[in-house]
Amino acid sequence: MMDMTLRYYGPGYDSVSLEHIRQVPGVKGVITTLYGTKPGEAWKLEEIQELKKYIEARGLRISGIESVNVSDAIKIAGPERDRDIENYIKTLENLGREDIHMVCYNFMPVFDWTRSELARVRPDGATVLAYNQDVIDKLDPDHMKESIESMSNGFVMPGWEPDRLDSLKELFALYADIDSDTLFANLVFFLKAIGPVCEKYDIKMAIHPDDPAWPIFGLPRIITCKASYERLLRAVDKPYNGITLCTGSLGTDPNNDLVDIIHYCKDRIHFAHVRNLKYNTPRDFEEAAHLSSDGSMDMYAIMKALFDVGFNGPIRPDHGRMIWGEDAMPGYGLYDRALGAAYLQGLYEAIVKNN
Ligand code: DNO
Repeated sequence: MMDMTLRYYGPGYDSVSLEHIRQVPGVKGVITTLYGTKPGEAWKLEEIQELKKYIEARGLRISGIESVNVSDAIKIAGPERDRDIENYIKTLENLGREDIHMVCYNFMPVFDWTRSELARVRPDGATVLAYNQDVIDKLDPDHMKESIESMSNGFVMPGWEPDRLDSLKELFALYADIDSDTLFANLVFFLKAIGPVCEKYDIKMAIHPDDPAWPIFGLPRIITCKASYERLLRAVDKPYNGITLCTGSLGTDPNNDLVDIIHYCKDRIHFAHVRNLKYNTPRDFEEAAHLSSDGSMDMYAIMKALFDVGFNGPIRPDHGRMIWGEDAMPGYGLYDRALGAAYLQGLYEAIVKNN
């Protein structure tokens, strides 16, 4: 059985409350984080305990962490790498002690996910995140801060924190000599270093794919397609080294066959983000409602493939549209994600009953 969850950024950061999340049918757990921590810092046991207590007191549980972010020093093998890895290990140990066993992270340089618009209006009046390659090609990374700040409804978005946007020039400089092979080697080094603590506490590491699934701004991207998974899962061939199957991110590249990727990765899928998107032209897509009929993906085929490989980890709807006048962090309002959770569970119930 899958564990249907919603992402929750934590008290003080999320516009959606746990009281509301608890009323989404079938959702018993949240995927959360210590949003105030910086990559490279060790998470304190007491802070994890406090967050856990807060969530459990409201009738939900922590189904996993998204994200424990990986520092730039680890990604580029900079001078602070050893210290940051030690801190990462400490964090994993503290999470393991609190019985938390799934950690989502990414290995994208400088930016996390990237969109050219955060509120494109669709024909039904909903607003959605969208990506247009021509707009991105014209964006000057030096002025990214202004573009992002004017688009984010005043919320701080993951990967786009103000202090990072302040130092984009320096960040780009750090990655100047990092090509995709070096980045990949640094990922493998990191995964090997955290292996013992993951195995001791049975922590499953779930790398998030790059979004969009191709290099942007001249920066390398290494988790984009089936071949990347072949390389990654072989390089550290241990159960703890697994993936976040994110249909929206992998699906940005229409050449990615999601069903085939799910069958290839099988039991190394530790977490699933299931959402739909709609392609308008080969250089332009927008995020759709979760329903197959609203976008370009076959959501039934995706849920069926997850069922077929016996996936039983946490799963969540992702990037909802902004509807019904909700004011929330782009992609992370309550209403459309709740619709998504209900729809995905409907597909799943039908699949289970037919098998
Ligand atoms: C976007 C998310 C990503 C994801 C990170 C994982 O909404 O899916 O920001 O959390 O890439 O580290």
